[in-house]
Amino acid sequence: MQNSGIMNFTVLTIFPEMFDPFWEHGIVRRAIEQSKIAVSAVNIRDFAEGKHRVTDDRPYGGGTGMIMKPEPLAGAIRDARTKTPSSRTILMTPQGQKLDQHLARKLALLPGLVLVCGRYEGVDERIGHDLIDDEISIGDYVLTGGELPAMVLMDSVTRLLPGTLGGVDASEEDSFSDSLLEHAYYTRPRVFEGAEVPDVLLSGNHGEIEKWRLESSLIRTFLKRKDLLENRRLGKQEIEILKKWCRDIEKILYVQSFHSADTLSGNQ
Ligand code: 4GX
Repeated sequence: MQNSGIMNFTVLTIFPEMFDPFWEHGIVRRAIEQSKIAVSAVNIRDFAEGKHRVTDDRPYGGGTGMIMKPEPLAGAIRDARTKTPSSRTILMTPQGQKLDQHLARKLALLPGLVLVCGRYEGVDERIGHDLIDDEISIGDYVLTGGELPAMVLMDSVTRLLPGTLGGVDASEEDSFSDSLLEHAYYTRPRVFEGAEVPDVLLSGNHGEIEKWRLESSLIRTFLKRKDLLENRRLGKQEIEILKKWCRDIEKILYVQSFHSADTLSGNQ
């Protein structure tokens, strides 16, 4: 199912230092230390010519804003591809395919990614012609550069690699991690500002706990993200839970039908 080799991330950016704190913390840091991922941030400016090593220029046709010049970007991409020939080259851009958990899982199977981070108004159109394999967006909002999107992508992919989360692979324990919201979580203390932890979680009955967690996931998804339920193939147990809610709601409404006179007289 999974590529057991090391995942290679190369980011191309004019601000490589932005990635230092990202590499240095948490699960990403541990993945580097455990050689689950290899990372490098390459300065596109190193591939720019001339005394001032300029990476941007004014757009043909006029207008405000600047465009990333093609030559330094092309040099940086070709150099990265020579060093990691099996990598896929991805441009971070609002015009790309939207990143979701399904796409993150597909990317996690690849041996390497070269992530191109644009700044300014974008990159010269001709870069896309044969130097970019895919365009990916992290969402419909406008950022000042592709660096944060590249970090979001690497973060979501890194936690899917075998062994990176520590313990069993909790990342995909949820075979449904893309289509149901997480259940509610509690930790100590048992009573916090008067609010108690549900008894079932203290019962030690793992069957009952799993049932409670599935019901919690379902109710949260139903209340906050109905779209996820509509686009999902429900499991047998999930259907049972939804049917039970249906029956419970119907019972409540059935009792109400005997109070129709109240309703008509304006008693809500
Ligand atoms: N999800 N941005 C990229 C400059 C740019 C524009 C076009 C290449 C082509 C973004 C996002 C995002 C802002 C990163 C514009 N580079 N990227 N940048 N949302 O908003 O990925």
